Amino acid sequence: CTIGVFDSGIGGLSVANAISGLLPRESILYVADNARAPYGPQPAESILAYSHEITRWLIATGAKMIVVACNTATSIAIDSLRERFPEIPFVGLEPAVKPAAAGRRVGVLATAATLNSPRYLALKERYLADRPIYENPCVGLVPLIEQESSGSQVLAAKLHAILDPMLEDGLDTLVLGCTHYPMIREDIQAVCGSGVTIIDPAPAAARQVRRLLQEHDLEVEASPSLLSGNFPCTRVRAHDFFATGSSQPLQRALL
Ligand code: DGN
Repeated sequence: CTIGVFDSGIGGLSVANAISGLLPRESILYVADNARAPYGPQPAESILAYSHEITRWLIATGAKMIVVACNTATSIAIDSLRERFPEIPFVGLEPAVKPAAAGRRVGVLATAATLNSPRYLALKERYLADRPIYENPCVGLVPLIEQESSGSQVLAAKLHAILDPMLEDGLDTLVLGCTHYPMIREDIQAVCGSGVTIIDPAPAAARQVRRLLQEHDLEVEASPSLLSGNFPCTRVRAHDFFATGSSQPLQRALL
């Protein structure tokens, strides 16, 4: 089926990639709301309104399932989206604190809106209440990821400023609580070194998408419906990407 995926920018591509890798026959309809990004510092009411507006558009354009590929929007809007669109299955992205509980010194990188959200605070209380957590709202990192390519010096300097204090304290596990951060996972790992386990929730979110597609009977049929006449061919992918602002960051990330 068509899966609607949205984020404030290119970050949700980390989730779209995981979905497309696991479910290569499904179509993705992607919205990068970069005209209004970053979401992190904005009031909850604005993020709620953007999430409803984009979801309405995705459904009107054919999406049968919605993936809120943004931790910030998930933490603020997912309950209200599920209530407003009860016929649509939703998958949200949340900082993966449960698998992080295996670590001793855990860091969480996420926007201020996510770190202050009741959903995140409840997850932390449930799985990580017994240890100190290093949190950083990474101010300015999302706009940098939109502008810079992986490997850039500016990105490396920003990551050092964020991560060095945690590393000095013996960080061993790092939760990527914003979907933009896996887009520069190699840069993060380079700063952290191989001793730090990095946790990205995208693969688990993709598995949840697969479960819900099966449950709602929405999976694309394999052949023969994809065979046209006596010319056997399989549609490999049919994704569409939209940006509310400049198309440059998406174009660069999709190359
Ligand atoms: N990718 C968004 C998230 O996961 O929270 C980034 C939020 C933002 O726009 N700062």
